[in-house]
Amino acid sequence: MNLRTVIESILLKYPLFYMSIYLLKFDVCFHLCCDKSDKPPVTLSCDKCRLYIEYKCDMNFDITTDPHTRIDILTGERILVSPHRSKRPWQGQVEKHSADSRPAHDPTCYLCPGNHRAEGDVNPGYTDSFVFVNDYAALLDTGDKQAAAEDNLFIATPERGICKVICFSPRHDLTLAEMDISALIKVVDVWQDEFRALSTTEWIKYIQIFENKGAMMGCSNPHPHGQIWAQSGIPSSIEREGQRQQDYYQRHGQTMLNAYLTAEKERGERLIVENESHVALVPFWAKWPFETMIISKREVQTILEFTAEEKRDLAAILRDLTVRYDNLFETSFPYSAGMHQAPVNSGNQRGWHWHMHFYPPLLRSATVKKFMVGYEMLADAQRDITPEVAAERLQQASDVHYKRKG
Ligand code: H2U
Ligand code: ZN
Repeated sequence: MNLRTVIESILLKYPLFYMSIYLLKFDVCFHLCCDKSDKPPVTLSCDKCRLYIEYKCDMNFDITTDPHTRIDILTGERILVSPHRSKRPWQGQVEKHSADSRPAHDPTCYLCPGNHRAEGDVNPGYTDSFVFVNDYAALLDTGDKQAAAEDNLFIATPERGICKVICFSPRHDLTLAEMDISALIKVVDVWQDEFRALSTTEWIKYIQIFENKGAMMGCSNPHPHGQIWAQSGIPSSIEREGQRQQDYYQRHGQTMLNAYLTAEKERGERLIVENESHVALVPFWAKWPFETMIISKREVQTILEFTAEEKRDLAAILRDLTVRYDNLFETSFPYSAGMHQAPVNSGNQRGWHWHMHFYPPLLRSATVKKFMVGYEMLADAQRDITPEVAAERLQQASDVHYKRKG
């Protein structure tokens, strides 16, 4: 037994321990700390190489009260958590929600059936969902543009794309949280159909499906709708998440999110709701106060692979999560939400695991919003209320929409 094999066996046995090494004369002492203070100290020694290893639990770090940094395993980003700043008890502050008096059909809404859009097109009298190419698209299908040779300092490449708007329902007065499951299943079907159709175009490499909800998120219209942007390049967050997921898959033979889901299910504290095919949880590394993720239980790369049951379960968990969000402050909860999935027409994407992020801005009430400013703009994201406390609030929120309660 030499020094190297002892170190390796310790690291294999206790891979999560923080290790500090003390050199004591000719002996080497490994002082290992674990995250469970009830573990007894372990001592190992080796006469040959005069190695002395002590494993002792003297950790005094409490993740529920001490400031600390967490890592987003998908992006590698750091999140500063300051739980001591939100020690005061939860007061469940709920503001009187203004009675939502939106009509089922608004003659001035450019998304309602039969109405004129801003550029003059007339929407059909649709009865389920309705998809159209964005009249003010951020990306254009301009054909194949050739750029001048790359410059090291002024880097610009042409970006080609197609942007679509999806009206989730003909009803102007609903949101995903208030729609029936049957209607939500149709929305999921449309997402899958659109993804399939767009991915058959060779130059499209990435398809972003998302929803911006609420004026607080800059949404221009309360009519329930989302967007799909398909483009010739791969966005940086997708590139980053893809790289890390691929690395993990190569090392462990399963997707990172599969391993993460297993670990979260064992712990349970950040789970909000689950069904046969999907789990909704507050990620360990959440930046936004009530940030959540929906993760598919099966290792699928894109929405294309979802079966009819998985689509139905996605609709169900979407509804459950958005209802809980609305019930939290008895308001139509604003958020930016969207799926992250593997790039298309881009070769092997093993390791990519479909998931959906929800980034809501609300902090303490229907009007108090978190701003990502100051330290967060310049350094790392920071939060006070811990992800575990946020998960508890969402677990406790009713799964029956407050507007449906008598
Ligand atoms: P929001 O999801 O941010 O509200 O955007 C709605 C989109 O609808 C927005 O991108 C488009 C805007 O360009 N739009 C049309 O395509 N036609 C219209 O008549 C008005 C708005
Ligand atoms: Zn409308």
